[in-house]
Amino acid sequence: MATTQSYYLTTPIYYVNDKPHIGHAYTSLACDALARFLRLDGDDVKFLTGTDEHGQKVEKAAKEAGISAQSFVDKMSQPFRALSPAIGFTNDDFIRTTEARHIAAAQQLWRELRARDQIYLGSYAGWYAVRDETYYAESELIDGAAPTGAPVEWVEEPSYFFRLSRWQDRLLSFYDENPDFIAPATRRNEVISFVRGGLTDLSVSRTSFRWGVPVPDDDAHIMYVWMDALTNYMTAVGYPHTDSSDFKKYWPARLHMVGKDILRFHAVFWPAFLMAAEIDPPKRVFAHGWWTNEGEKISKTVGNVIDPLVLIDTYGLDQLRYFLLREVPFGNDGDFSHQAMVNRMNGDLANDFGNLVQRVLAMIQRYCDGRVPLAGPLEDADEALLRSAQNLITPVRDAFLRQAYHEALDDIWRVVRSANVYIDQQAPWKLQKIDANRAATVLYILAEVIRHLALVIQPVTPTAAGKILDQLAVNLADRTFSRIGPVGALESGTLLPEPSGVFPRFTELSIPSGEGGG
Ligand code: ME8
Repeated sequence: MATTQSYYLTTPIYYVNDKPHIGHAYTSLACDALARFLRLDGDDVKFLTGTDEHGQKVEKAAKEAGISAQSFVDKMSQPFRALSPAIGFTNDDFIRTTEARHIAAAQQLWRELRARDQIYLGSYAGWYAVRDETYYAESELIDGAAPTGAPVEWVEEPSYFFRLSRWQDRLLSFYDENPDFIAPATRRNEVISFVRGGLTDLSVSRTSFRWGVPVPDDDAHIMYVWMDALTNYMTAVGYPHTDSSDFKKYWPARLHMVGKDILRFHAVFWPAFLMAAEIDPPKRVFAHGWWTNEGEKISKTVGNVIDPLVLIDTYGLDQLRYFLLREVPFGNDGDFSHQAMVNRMNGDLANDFGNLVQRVLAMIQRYCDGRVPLAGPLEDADEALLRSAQNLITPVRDAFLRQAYHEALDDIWRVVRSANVYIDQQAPWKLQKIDANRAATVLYILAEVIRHLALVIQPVTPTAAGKILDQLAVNLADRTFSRIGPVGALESGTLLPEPSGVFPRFTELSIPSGEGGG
């Protein structure tokens, strides 16, 4: 078991111009699974999510809705807050950038930068995309639009600038000295070549609208929404109170999880702001990929935006969590399709794992009076399977710490499959008739293997794992990774509750044909 340490991890804070979609759920889920894992592993975890409520995009959406910006963000942040209980996110805090604690933090960071001559007053003349809340150079435009396809507008206004150009060499040596700072590796290379290409000073204030954090000592300006937003990560651990116990314990953040579209803000601007203010930069930024829907780019105009709550209703919560973390190597883009979802749900979950649990628990009911069986002398096959389950935590931990969720699940399923091979080879239903003691030993081994599988799968499918552990009569206090191995072994004779299925099959008469396949 790893030693206790503090681990602070964050999702991006989400724009409240729209309601939550699969992209938001995905970023948060990736954090939630890791947060749950680390807590089970004995770490002191702080997991933050929240909403990004300033800027022109939100102001524009409020205008379109015909209400004040403040009432708009109060209303629109709610569905993001409500996403956590609906998808089982275990965030410890939910931050809104319109909160007083955050405004104070953002203004303090500004003052620190200004005091160090990292910010100067000038004027901006160039392109701005409200949808991306991003400045673009003329050379970046493609057919008169941002590289993301967002429309751009010409902006000319007085502006403060952050001396980003000064930080190019320091950033490059920082990436060099901290090879794990940006993941995955392909993204790291992209960021490095972007920085090598040369950095220009960054406009960090606006004067043409009012919905933002006021710039200290200059009422005409509000802070650029990205500088405001990035600071949320420090606000939530007590900044500007750098002597507070939370700040000391949790800063620098161990991980900022982001989508690939917002990596540059987190891996270039953010560490530069922090280094310039003489504050430690975060330890790692992981940029995950994007989901398409049945092969098509997800967009409001196409009308194929995926509501995570609808998916939960259709397939189940644990099923969705498992699918999203298993279907694509984390970091790559992925495609959501009904057929792929059903394949995972019925194949991996119902057939491989669910059946195993059900068969074993049903046999224990039938042959052992519903009590944990008594194991006799172990044979090689018993020892081998048991050991593979007991040792599973090592590769799984390694994968989680690299955010390689798909690898962790692959490792777990290797043991699920070995257990299925073992049950068929040992055939306890036959043994029962000729050697009841041997049947009891086999069932004990299988129950112990299932206990281990349920323990390590908890971060991904918490509800189903909880049900399995209930059915093995494992106390709530005995569900952490410290109970892995003989120390937490099931006690023979313990009465088990009546078993019931944990991973239902998806049944539908008309699955769209011709897609996905087996
Ligand atoms: O960017 N697949 O907010 P946001 C996967 N406020 N992920 C997706 C996705 C898709 N199809 N679509 C969006 C912001 N995302 C800023 C962050 S942090 C200081 C400020 C992801 O509401 C996207 O990559 O636009 C990002 O991580 C999040 O969902 C949406 O963020």
